[in-house]
Amino acid sequence: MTAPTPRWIRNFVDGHLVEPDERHGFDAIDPATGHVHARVHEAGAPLVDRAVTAARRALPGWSATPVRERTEVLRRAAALIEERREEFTAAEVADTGKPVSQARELDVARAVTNFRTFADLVAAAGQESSLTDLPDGGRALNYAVRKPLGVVAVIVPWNLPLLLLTWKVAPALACGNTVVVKPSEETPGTAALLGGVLAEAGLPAGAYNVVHGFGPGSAGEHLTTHPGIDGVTFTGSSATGAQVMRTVAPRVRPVSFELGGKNAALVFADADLEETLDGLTRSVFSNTGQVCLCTERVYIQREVFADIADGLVERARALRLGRPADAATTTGPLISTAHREKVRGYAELAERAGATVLTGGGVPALGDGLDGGSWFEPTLWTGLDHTARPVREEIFGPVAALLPFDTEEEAVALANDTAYGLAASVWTRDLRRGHRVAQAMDVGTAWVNTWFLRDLRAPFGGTGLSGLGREGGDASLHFYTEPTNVCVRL
Ligand code: NAD
Ligand code: 6OD
Repeated sequence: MTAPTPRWIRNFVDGHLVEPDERHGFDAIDPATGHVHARVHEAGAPLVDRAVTAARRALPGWSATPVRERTEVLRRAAALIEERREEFTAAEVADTGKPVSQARELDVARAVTNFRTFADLVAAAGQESSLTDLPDGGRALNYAVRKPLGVVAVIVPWNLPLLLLTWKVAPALACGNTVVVKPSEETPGTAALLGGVLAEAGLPAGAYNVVHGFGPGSAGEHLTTHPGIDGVTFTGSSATGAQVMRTVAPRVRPVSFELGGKNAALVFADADLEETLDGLTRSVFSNTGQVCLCTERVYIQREVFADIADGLVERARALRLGRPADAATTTGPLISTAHREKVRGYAELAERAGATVLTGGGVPALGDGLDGGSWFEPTLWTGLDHTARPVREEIFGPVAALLPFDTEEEAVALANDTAYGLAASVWTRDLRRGHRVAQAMDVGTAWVNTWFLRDLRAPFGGTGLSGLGREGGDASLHFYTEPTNVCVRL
């Protein structure tokens, strides 16, 4: 019997899917089962060059297209994603193994919102201007003309593939840029599908291109070293962000970085117990802990430590690991066995560092054809010192350390004692304390009595190892444009 012909995930260049070169392919693995679900065509330097050249060629036409027409293309793209919601959901699930409901309701739904929101924001945007009084009694008018940055390299990770991709592509295109996208090698499916949707929505050929592959020595490096790139927007690990920064430094190109986190939750004794437990459960275990904003350090005021720990354990044990299409499934696998081994390594480290494992801690035996997948149990630790590596380093899995504190000052100091600065959440009924503590957090986003509640007009990003710059609302419009200030003596 001959092996079935693999389904190829193709590059999208100059308005077309590129015929795959079978000598340059790698496997796309379904992390729920460990089975190969497709082959991916790895883009070499010549194909990346074709993509950048196409984007450069498309730039003058697209950037000169009136804003009204550009934003209509984005709105049509949003409507088409909605129409093809199940196809996008299936592609996201095949790459990530996440529950179908989550892919549909978070990832794909946010792609639609990303296109609509940035179409609205760009359509409504004005330009800065000021009148200047001059010493001789005259006046000058200053106004800024915002021009697209140019050809933008968009490099994204695997945890929320379509959400994070469209969070950057939508404002970039709305502002008149053209893009070359490098999705994660783990999750190439939805980026390629989006090419067809954008073409059907009326985006000119070359304005959106996708090149598949890895980082070093592959599409990622070919793209960031390409002289035709005018800026890089990157989401991924802090180490890769630093590498990308070094790569683009000689050409002094602007970068926007959304990087890793080691996010804290601060639970005060007066917090609403049920609301807090629900929020903490989401913030620790959503997407199997693979959201950059996930909580991995839970600081709990000593009086309620036992109640919170018990409640979290109960909720963690109620999570259901299983097939993505099963309606009862709440929690998917980790993205790959390599990542699972990293998470398992931290679990072993935690136990060697003296942790008490309240629940989880290992690889589950799920049966049902899932044992080749990259599963890990929802895991909670107590007894770790604040200085232990599992408390200090980003793990990016369904794990959290629970640590006690006595005073507000101590909680703030512990939460801020990290090289990262992405997000934090504060749980209290005392709103004055909520504001005070949230404002004291050295992070890009601090939530009070909630988590991952997003308004796309708000600035989003991180401090320290968690990133550079902000995107969202005006911050996106600023990153994806270059102002020319015109000064006119009146
Ligand atoms: P990663 O840094 O390994 O990879 C991210 C992307 O960069 C991938 O597409 C990868 O192929 C590419 N890449 C790798 N090396 C490269 C190089 N030298 N040049 C160019 N491109 C290169 O990250 P990951 O493992 O895919 O994602 C997980 C990380 O992303 C976690 O640290 C997580 O916190 C972070 N993240 C941050 C945010 C945020 O908004 N702050 C959002 C999601 C994920
Ligand atoms: O909600 C967003 O816009 C965003 N960038 C979320 C990032 C999640 C990290 O995994």
